[in-house]
Amino acid sequence: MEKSDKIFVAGHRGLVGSAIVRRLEGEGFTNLLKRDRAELDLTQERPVAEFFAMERPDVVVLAAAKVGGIKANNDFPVEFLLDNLQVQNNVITSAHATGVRKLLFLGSSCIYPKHAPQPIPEEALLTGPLEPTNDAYAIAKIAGIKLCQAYASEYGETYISAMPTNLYGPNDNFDLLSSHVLPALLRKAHEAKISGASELMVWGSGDPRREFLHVDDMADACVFLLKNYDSPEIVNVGCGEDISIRQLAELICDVIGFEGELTFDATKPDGTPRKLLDVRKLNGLGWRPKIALREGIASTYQWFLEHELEAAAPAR
Ligand code: GFB
Repeated sequence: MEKSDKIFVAGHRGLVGSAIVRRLEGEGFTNLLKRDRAELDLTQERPVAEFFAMERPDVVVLAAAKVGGIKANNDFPVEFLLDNLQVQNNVITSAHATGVRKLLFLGSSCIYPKHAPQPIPEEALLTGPLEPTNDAYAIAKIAGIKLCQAYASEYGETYISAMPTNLYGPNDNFDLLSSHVLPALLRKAHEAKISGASELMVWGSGDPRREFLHVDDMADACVFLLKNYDSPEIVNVGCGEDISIRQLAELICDVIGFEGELTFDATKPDGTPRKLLDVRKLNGLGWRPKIALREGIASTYQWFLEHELEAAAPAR
């Protein structure tokens, strides 16, 4: 990639897109294209085609997606399936129509079967049934992978796909109903601490295991792949270690300084029992993460205090 390349980061305000923009700008890429939703609705075919025809980006990072935690995925399967299919179809077909040189599609670890072997190798894709709480999102992401691979085999396009594990960091969604577990517990622990509560409610049994990667490491991996990887075969991106949700809650409480009890709400779903990615392929290419979980939670908490405090103040 050249520093002058015109790079369209679709979804530049989101958790991943904003981290990729920080990373690229920090490295001296000066020609980034960004459009927020009001300027360009990626679910609409025609405006997307016109935008590409006019701007003709060299490189595209497809980080725009409808995302959410276990409850949002479970409650809104239509939106998770349809919005994601529309966005990725529009962006990928327009990239092809206008000669984009390289495209990075971002998937998710939930594309793998519910009972995939652990750690999950890339080859586990489509070898078994999906986890029902997020199968709509997973099917959309699998369709995106397949579309990129189809463009590669039929037209020789360099469209690559990365499968991140559970991500967290600045610009995450801290809304308790729609967020992922880490920002939700971070906010709950903060509110419990400042209100002097004696308990913090964790959804589910606390037994599921998840792998967490700081989004700055994810952005680093994306830029690494843009520079060093051209194959249509998918690549997992993770840190290689997982912890239980109970352990995560304990760690977050420790970092934030909430000393009350954890309680578990068994009416909420556990989802996939375990989701640890096999990252030997990415490690073999020469990439490793740098941010330890405790350190990442502490810096994300600082960001939360500086940017989300108003939203986090308990209702009075
Ligand atoms: O992060 P999360 O919402 O999604 O939940 P998934 C992970 C685990 O944390 C589940 C538990 O077992 C939740 O029940 N959990 C405990 C909580 N307390 C909370 C809480 O306060 N909020 C939330 N949200 N969870 C998502 C998929 O699955 O992973 C997406 O739905 C995507 O499609 C994403 O793939 C990476 O890890 O289960």
